[in-house]
Amino acid sequence: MRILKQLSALVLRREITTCQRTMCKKDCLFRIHPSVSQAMAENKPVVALESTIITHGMPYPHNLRTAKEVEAIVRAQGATPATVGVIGGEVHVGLSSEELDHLAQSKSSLKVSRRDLPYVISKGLSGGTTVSATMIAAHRGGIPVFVTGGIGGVHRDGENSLDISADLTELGRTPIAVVSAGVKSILDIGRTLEFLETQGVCVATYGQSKNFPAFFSPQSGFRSACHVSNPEEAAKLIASSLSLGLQSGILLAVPIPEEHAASGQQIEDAIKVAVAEARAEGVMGKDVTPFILQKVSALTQGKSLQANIALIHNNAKVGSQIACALSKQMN
Ligand code: PSU
Ligand code: MN
Repeated sequence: MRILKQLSALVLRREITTCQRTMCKKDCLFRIHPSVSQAMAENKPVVALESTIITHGMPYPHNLRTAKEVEAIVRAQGATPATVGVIGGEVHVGLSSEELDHLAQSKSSLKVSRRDLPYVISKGLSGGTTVSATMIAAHRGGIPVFVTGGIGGVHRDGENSLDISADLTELGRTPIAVVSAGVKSILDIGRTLEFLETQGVCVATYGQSKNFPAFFSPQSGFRSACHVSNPEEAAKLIASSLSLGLQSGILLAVPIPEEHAASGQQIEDAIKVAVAEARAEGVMGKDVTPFILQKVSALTQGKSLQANIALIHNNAKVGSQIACALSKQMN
């Protein structure tokens, strides 16, 4: 165990040094916020957060309020939040309050995943980063833990459309632990889990069972390959993956607290309608997920949005506890 700990610390330190070198360059496209670099320099825990959820996942002003609440929850757990976003062609790791306001309100904020990064950088554009782009930025910043609501996955009928989120391949190639409430049933959860296995992604449910959660509901009918019961176990899992040098990520699936689970059947029905409407209207590519999220929220009179906010709060708490435990194990 000691050797494992030393190795993990070594890997992490090397990542941080690489990152600081990248960050310090004058022409660097990644900008680390002073509060984040200070926490990193003092070996304090940092939690990365995404921003597509702000620009495309929720309507204003819920998006801004939730983003600020999530940052406050991270701080209350003793970690530093690093919300990632692209502003004027630079990838920011950690956003000021004004920058968050700007992203949340601007109608021109783009949805930025891995494939969009070169374009938005070259044109000096702004946008919210998806799970895949946020993982890239977190990795560059040497931040091993990243919290979000839900990740993208294999869409229903994905075996024909090949609409498979870049989040899944990113998890296969970037060593970041993503804390989420599983995968929404707007997606094909079974195929998503199969794809993650192919990509070599360690999928673990956080809690007492191996049930893989379906975002709005603690159960999807599928199971994770593993489970961890508390922050320390989760941190050990992350440390082991880093020590092994696998270069792939971990998906930590935190079930929505039972008291916030949205009424399953109503949401399931709304999802069916939304998926059919997306198809009928010819919605494609990056527009599919935001279209469905918005439709489901409207069809459930905002119930899905309330559940969404509650589970993100919970993920932020759990993810921060994991980041703190990992930091303790490393130092
Ligand atoms: N799922 C949600 N809310 C979201 C997203 C997914 O419940 O806001 C966002 C995340 O940023 C995720 C992205 O990375 O959508 C995936 O988009 P796509 O399906 O186009 O890959
Ligand atoms: Mn897609």
